[in-house]
Amino acid sequence: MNNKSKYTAAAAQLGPIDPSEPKESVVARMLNLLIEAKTKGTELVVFPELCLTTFFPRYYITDPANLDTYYESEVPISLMSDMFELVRKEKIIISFGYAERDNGIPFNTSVYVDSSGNIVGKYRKIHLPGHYEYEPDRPFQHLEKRYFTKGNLGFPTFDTTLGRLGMCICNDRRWPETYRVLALQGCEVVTLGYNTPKHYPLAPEHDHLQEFHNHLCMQAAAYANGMWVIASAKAGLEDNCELIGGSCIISPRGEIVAEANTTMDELVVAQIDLNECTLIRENIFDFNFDIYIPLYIYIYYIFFY
Ligand code: CDT
Repeated sequence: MNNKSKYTAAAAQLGPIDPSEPKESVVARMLNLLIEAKTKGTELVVFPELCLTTFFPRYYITDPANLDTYYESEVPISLMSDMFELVRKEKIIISFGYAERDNGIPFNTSVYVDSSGNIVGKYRKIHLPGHYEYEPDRPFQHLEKRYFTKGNLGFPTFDTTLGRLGMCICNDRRWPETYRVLALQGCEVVTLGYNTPKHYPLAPEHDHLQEFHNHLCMQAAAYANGMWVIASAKAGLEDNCELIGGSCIISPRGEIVAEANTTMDELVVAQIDLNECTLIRENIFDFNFDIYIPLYIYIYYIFFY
């Protein structure tokens, strides 16, 4: 693989998607961001989690036909053909999230599409937050546990022309082991999308810290693992539910090098330099496999036996 160590990347933040907005309209908005990305010479563009529709786990949906409308049995290539064409022509890699049904099994999924126009990477969300049953006391639901099955692909990495990439999705970003599992496989850039309500009904005391916690976990992980993190929000007031913005690109130094200014559709652009991963990994956190792999096996052993 002919790796580029320096290139331009973007988090393509989306503003709110109303439940009545057709997927075609959302994809048109995504295409606009991709065209802007192209004019800025961007080679890697990251769209949010479940980005083709409103964040439907907010609703308790009892009509199966209605629920069906949120899922794709395969990547909606025809719906996104103009985007895929641009990706092919301009040699861009994109990532986006959608609700997948694979032989009837539902997953919260993210994919990479590269300049071949093919799906070259897939990840299915492992840390599914929220609850299974309708909870009438909540101002809105968070039924990811009901609507999705835990991901069954692990945390894979993908060798691309833009380095070794890996994905996680929203709640995964809060768990340090997500990044460490990716980093131990040599991942250099983690891409992720999120839908994070400002209000968390179970711990409203933390509402004012949502933006801080969003950046805290990703900045700490970028530094501790010597990786770039590109994080793309679905943001703004979506059907009366406020979603935080803060889409950003974080360097392996743990610094936010670019951040969204709005909670609308917005492209957040920065220069990626993969050499910065090496700087951290060789000088600060040297993943010395001789030490750490046996250590992890030991911890696993004392924990489970
Ligand atoms: N989509 C998603 O995973 N959102 C969660 C919300 C908080 S848990 C109910 C998150 O971690 O941002």
